[in-house]
Parts: sequence; C-alpha cells; structure tokens
Amino acid sequence: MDHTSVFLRKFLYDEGIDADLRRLIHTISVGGKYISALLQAANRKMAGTQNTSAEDQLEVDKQADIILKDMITSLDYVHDYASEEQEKSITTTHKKPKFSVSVDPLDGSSLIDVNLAVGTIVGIYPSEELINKGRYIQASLYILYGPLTTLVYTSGKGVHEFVLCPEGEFVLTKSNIRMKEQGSIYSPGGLRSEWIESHRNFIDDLVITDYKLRYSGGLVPDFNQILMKGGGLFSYPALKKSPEGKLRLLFELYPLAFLCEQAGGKATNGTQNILDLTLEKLHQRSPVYIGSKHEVEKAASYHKPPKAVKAVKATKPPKVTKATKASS
Ligand code: FDP
Ligand code: ZN
Repeated sequence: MDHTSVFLRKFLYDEGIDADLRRLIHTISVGGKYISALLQAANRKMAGTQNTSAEDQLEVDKQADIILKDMITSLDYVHDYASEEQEKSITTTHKKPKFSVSVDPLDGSSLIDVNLAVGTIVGIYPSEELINKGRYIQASLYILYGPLTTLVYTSGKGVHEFVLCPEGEFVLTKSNIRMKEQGSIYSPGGLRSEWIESHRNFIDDLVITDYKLRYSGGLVPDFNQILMKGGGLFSYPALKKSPEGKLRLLFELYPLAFLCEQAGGKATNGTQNILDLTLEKLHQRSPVYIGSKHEVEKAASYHKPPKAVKAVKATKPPKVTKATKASS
C-alpha cells in the first residue's frame, strides 16, 4: 500500500455509487475481513449440523453466516437477508427498506480441510422487488480467500478487483476486467458418469479442441480463474439424477452471472440466460454454463431442444365436382 493506493470506499465514491449502497458494500467487505481471520485461525471443526441442502456444516460455515447476517441486517435500510445456510430469508423491521441481500457465506467449504481456496458470494437487490429475477440485481461481489484475500465487484459499471492488504484495507488492483470472446481453459463440475449425454458430448468437444483442464472444485476460485485469465468456461450441468444440477440460482448463480456479463461474458443454464430465470423457491438450483461467449454459445448448440416437426398446413381437399370427377 502506498500513497497512490485506491481504497474500496474511495473507488465506490468516485464511481458515483449511492451512499447507502456504498455503506452496504463496505460493511460486507469488513465482514469478509472477519471471515478471512476465522479461516486463518484454521477453524476446521464440524458444527455437527446440516444446512437446508443436507450438507454438513463446519463451524466456519455457521460463523461466517452469523457475521454477515448481524452486520448486514444492522443497516437500517436492509430489508431481506437470504442465506444459503438458512432455510428461510430474514426480513427486518426497518422502516425505510432499500436493499435486499443474498449471501453464500462460505462457498466450497468441502475444500477447507485440504487448504484450498474458498469464497463468499453476495447479490444486492432493490428491496421493493422480491428477489425472484436475476435481472433485478443491482450489485454483486465475491470475496476469495486464497493466498491473498480478494474482492471482485460490480454495480453495473464494469468489474473491479481489490486485494486485502496487511493494513486491513481493500486496495484496487484491477479495474474494468474483461473476458475475451473465447478462452482456452475449462472447469467441468460434477461426476462424468452422472452427466447428461449432451453435456458429455460438449465437454468432449472442448477436450479435442485443446482446452486445458483447470478445476479446483470451488466455484469462487474456479470462476475467478476464468475471469482473471481472460476467458474460458465453468460448467455444472444437469445430472442424470438431478436435472437441476447442484448450484443455487440465488446464492451462487445470479451474482456470478451479473459479474460475468459485466466483464463481457455470458451465463446460461444451457439454453436460457441465468439472469432471465425466475426464482420459484429460495434454494432453487440450476445447471450453469458461465464464461466466454464462444464457449457458452457452443454449449447451447449441444443443448438445443429437439427440433419440432414443422407442422404442415392442413389444406382442404379440392371439392370433387361432377366435372372434375368426369375428367379423372
Ligand atoms: P462445496 O460443495 O464444497 O460447497 O456449491 C458448492 C460447491 O462446493 C461449489 O463451490 C463447487 O463448484 C461445487 O460445489 C463442487 O461440487 P462437487 O464436488 O459435488 O462436484
Ligand atoms: Zn455455495
């Protein structure tokens, strides 16, 4: 950090972001600092409980959720706090609600015991809208806890990266991050034997066209790699036994899809844009193809619904008149 360093708060101010949204993003970044410290304390203890998706919770999963819930809902203009760790969203009684927030407090926690990177994912929505469409999203960010703690954010004016420096500030490291039309790496989630056929064929296509496999098993570091390397594809497909795939629309996919679009990329469920999908239940899942446009569009070409047989317009048979009858 030196005198030219641009702090997150200053950057948001210069971007012309609304003061309440700035305070919300800053508050989340402070929550990220606490979570980063929790992880440093090597807290690998199991909580002995399961989340709504029947996944075993670690102590840090629960603590990360408590930190973010307490900090975010204490802002007197936050309406709903929806967390992947909780069955239902929490609605505050604040008088002048302005934003609702979705949080995946600690994504990829199955990687904690092997010391790989994990992350926090956040989506911010106007509170007057129910969080039921990705297109309502106003800002999104993720915090990646790797060798460095980074925060990657967008409020619809490009994608920017900040690094948590030893002095405790998030400092701008990359602004206006862009993805190329086509990349050269792929991160294929899920078990191959469980993939549906169209997905297997698509991935085989990437393999023979010389895409390099880069996969850690953590959504945040895997997506971050594709973004920072300038393109490529992360996928988690429909599985034979679970056609909705694994990843959650509200907590994981809407925020990353918004970041991806803002960086010039694209995100679909194979055929439809992730941000256009309607959320029917809080913990709804969806298959996902996210990254450079070329790869996401190629995925779509493998997932086309079977062509409907063109209906032949029924034509009335010519009236058989006495005259025509006679001529036949
Ligand atoms: P995790 O179960 O470790 O929390 O959504 C959670 C997630 O990790 C993602 O981070 C990751 O992309 C995906 O699941 C990996 O799942 P599988 O190991 O089941 O393929
Ligand atoms: Zn998650």
